[in-house]
Amino acid sequence: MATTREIVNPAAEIQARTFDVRKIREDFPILRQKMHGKPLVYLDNAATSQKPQAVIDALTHYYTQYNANIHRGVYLLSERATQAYEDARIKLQHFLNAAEQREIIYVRGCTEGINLVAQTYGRKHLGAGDEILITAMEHHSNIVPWQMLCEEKGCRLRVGPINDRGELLMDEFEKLINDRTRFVSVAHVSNALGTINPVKQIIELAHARNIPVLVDGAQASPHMKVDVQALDCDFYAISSHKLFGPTGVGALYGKAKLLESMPPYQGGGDMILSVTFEKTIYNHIPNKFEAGTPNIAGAIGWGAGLDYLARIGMENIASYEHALLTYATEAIGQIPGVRLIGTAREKTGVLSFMLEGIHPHDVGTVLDQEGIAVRTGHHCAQPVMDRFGVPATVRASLAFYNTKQEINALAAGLEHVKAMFA
Ligand code: 7TS
Repeated sequence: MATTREIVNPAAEIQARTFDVRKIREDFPILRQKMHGKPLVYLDNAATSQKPQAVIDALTHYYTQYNANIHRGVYLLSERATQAYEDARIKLQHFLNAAEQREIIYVRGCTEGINLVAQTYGRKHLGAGDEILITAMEHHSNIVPWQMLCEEKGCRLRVGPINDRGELLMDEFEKLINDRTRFVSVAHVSNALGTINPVKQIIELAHARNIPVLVDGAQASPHMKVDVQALDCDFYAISSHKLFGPTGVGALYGKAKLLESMPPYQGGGDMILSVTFEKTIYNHIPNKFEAGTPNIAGAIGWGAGLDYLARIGMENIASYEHALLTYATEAIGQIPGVRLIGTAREKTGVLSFMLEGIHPHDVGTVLDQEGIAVRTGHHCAQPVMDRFGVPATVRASLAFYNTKQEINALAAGLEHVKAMFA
């Protein structure tokens, strides 16, 4: 069971230091490397983020000093592991501003968080003819779990359209909400376009009809302050690895009342209070949803990452990245032959683009030779590619450790690509 011990919110305790990107880069050992003899320019942060030394140290410390299984040992080592694991849950509670720590469920990542809701809340509450509303800019993880539910239950998936900038058409979206709508699930930020959706407005619209809302926060959480109470969302799913923490762990926030009413997701150890062959009594939340030995090290490492972010301050990160995005949009957008895909007025640091006459994969391969890491492809958002009539894009996605010099390197790299294919 989760401990009831309170820890101090590090964000409130520690004064945000002035944002100095050179200093920040020193915290990320991987960034000191060269690739093909050139300094690594890592611009694939939407796929996964790099890890500060604090996270790497926390993992090493756990494995060298107090590795043990949690929630079951009477011995000190296990108590230490349990405490650190539960402390990380409290850090997540503060990070998302959840009202209670039991509203934070550890999962493998954002994908599992969404599947958990579809398979528990969805299977319990949705039936034939019911509708689930998403948007046209969702990642496959916020499409396929709902399609699977639709297939099983005979529900219908409805999709809010977007305009040529990659912005959700709110009037159209509102029209799609009707008496059969039973669930709304939307990305806070699009991974392929960078669009920030008006999730608060979406939640208000849905709640006016008593429809619960899940927000996919995989791409918003690394770039802005998230407050689930201010949003009033019912569920919010995030991944550690996109948030400067280890892979293989994520969190699902859910309102306690909803989580309590939902059946368990998986059965096994730790999610029960008692088991006989006749009857099993399930544990309380959050443990009810955490069957089996979890990613203990991952959660503890993530906690160290959240402390690190709190020391910098999410507001400082957001404003630095906003300035960098403005710079990058101008630097890349003005290159002849570049077509930016995703020009929403509210955006985070994603630059998706086509380079005229050159396949995105070729662009990525040549950039790699220059030490520049970008993603090319459909970014697990094929319907977005279809909407813009392109098979794939080149995507440069920013984090707070990226610099103007790196954007200049990308611009020079693109000129180089053009020269090679001229
Ligand atoms: N939702 C969004 C908006 C995402 O961008 C991603 C991953 C996921 C969900 C799934 O997260 P996971 O941690 O469970 O895999 N997006 C990407 C991407 O853009 N490139 O690689 C993964």
